[in-house]
Amino acid sequence: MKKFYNLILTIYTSIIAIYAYTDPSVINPQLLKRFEYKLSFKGPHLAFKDGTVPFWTFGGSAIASDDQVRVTPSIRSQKGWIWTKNTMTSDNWLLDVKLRVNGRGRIGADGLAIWFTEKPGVEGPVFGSNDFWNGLGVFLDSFDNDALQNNPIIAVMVNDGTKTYDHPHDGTGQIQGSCIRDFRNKPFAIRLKIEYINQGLAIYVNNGISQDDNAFEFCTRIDGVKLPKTGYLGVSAETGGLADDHDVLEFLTNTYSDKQATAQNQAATDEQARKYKEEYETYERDLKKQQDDYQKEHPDLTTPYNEKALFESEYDREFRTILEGQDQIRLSLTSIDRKMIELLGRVERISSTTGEQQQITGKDRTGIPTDVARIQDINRVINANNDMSRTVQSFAQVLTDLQQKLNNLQANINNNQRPLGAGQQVVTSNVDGTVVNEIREIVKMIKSETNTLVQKSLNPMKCPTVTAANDSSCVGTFTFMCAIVLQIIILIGFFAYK
Ligand SMILES: [Ca+2]
Ligand SMILES: [Ca+2]
Repeated sequence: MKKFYNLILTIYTSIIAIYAYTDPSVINPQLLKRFEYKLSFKGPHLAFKDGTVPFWTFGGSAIASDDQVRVTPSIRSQKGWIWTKNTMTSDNWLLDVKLRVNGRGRIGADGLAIWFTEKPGVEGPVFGSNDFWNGLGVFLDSFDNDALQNNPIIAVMVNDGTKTYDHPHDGTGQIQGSCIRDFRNKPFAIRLKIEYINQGLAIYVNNGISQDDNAFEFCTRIDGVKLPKTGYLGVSAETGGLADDHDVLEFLTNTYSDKQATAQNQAATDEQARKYKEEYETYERDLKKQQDDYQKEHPDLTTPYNEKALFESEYDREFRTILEGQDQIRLSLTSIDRKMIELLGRVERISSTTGEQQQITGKDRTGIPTDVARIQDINRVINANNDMSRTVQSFAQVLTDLQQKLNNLQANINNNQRPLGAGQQVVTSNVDGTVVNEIREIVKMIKSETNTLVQKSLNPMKCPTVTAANDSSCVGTFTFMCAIVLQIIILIGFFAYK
C-alpha cells in the first residue's frame, strides 16, 4: 500500500515537473535577469491614444488596442506585422509571448510567426513577413499545406538569409525543431516561452487549457543555434482562403547576463580606472620633479612663484585710493583756477559796463523822473556795487599775501639748490622752482587785474544823464539787477556743483 502511495507521489511530482517552467536565472544563479521594456508590450494601455505602440512599429493589417495587437483579423488574405524599433544585443534571452489564434472554422489559416532577425522584417510570404531572413523564426502554422495531418504545429526555423521557406510543405526538411499542438480556439490565451541561453534554443508552451500561468509544456530544444549578435524582434501573421484572428496580448522580453562576467567587466573597468589614476599621479610627480630640477639648475632664470605678488595688501589698496583721491583733487583745483580767471574777466566786463552807464546817466540828472522806487533801486545797485568792491579788495589782499609767501618759498628753494662744499650732502627740494615761478606769474596777473577792478570800483558813483526819456542804449535798472542776480546765481551754482 505504501509502495502505491509512493508511486502516485512520484507520478504527481513528475507531472508537476513537466508542467512547470523554471526561469534560467533560477536554474543558474549566476545569470542576472533584466526586463527589456523597450522590447516589450502588454496591456492595459498597450497603445497610445493615437494608436501607436511605444518602441514598436507595425503595419499591414495590424491594429493595436488597449489590451492587444490584432496582427490579422479573421478576414481572408490579410498580412500584418509588428517590429521593435530597438535591437536586442544580448547573447542570452527569453521571450514570453501571450497570444490567441481564434477562428470560426474547424480549420484555420495560415498562422503566426515570432521573429528575431538581423533586420526588421517587411511584408512577405512567410506568415506575413519576408523570405530569406537572417535569424530565428518560430512558426505557429495552423494550416496543413502538405496534408500530413501534422497541423497546427509549432515549428522552429533558423535561416542564415539564404533559404526560402517551403510553404507548400510547411517547411518540412527545413525546420530544426517542432511540436504538434492545437493552439487554436482555446479557452484561455496560450503562452510561448522562447528561451535562448548559451546558444541553446528551447520552447515551452502553455496551451491555454488551464488558468495556471506557469503550466508550461516542453515543446522543443535545439542546441548550437547561432543567431545574429544583434537583431530586431517581431510578430507577423497571415490569413489565406481561411482566416483566423491572430492576436498578441503580451510580448515580454528578458535578457540574461553572467553575474561573474559582469563582475569581471566591472573589475576590469575599475582596474583600468586605477591604472589611469596611477599613470596620472606618476606623470604629475615627474612633472613636479622636472620643475624642481630646472629651478635648481637655473636659479637665476626661474622666478619662484610668488603668490603674495599677485594680491594687493590692505595698506597698498588704501595708499592707492589716497593717491587717486589726491589726483582727483588736483584736477578739480586746476578746473577751479581756470573758472576763477574766466570769472574775473566777466566781473571786469560788468564793472566797465556799469561805469559807462553811470557816466551816461550822470549827463542829465534833470531827465530822470522823480520816481521814488527807481531812486531806491539805484541806491540798492550802488550798495551792491560797494559790497562787490569790498570783496574784490579783500581778494586782492589775499593775493598779495599769497604772492609774498610764494616769493619767500622761491627764495628758500634757491638757497637749498645752491651747491654745497665738498663732503657735504646736497639738499634737494622736491618742489620744482619753475612751477613756483609759473604760479607766481599767474598770481601776479590776477592781482593786476584785481587792482584794475578795485580802481574801477572805487570811482564815485555818478547818476546817469539821459538824452531822451526812452533811450534804448541805456540799460535799465531792472535789467542791470537781473544781470547781477544771474551772475550771483551762476557763481553759487558753480560752487555748489563743485
Ligand atoms: Ca502551413
Ligand atoms: Ca503539415
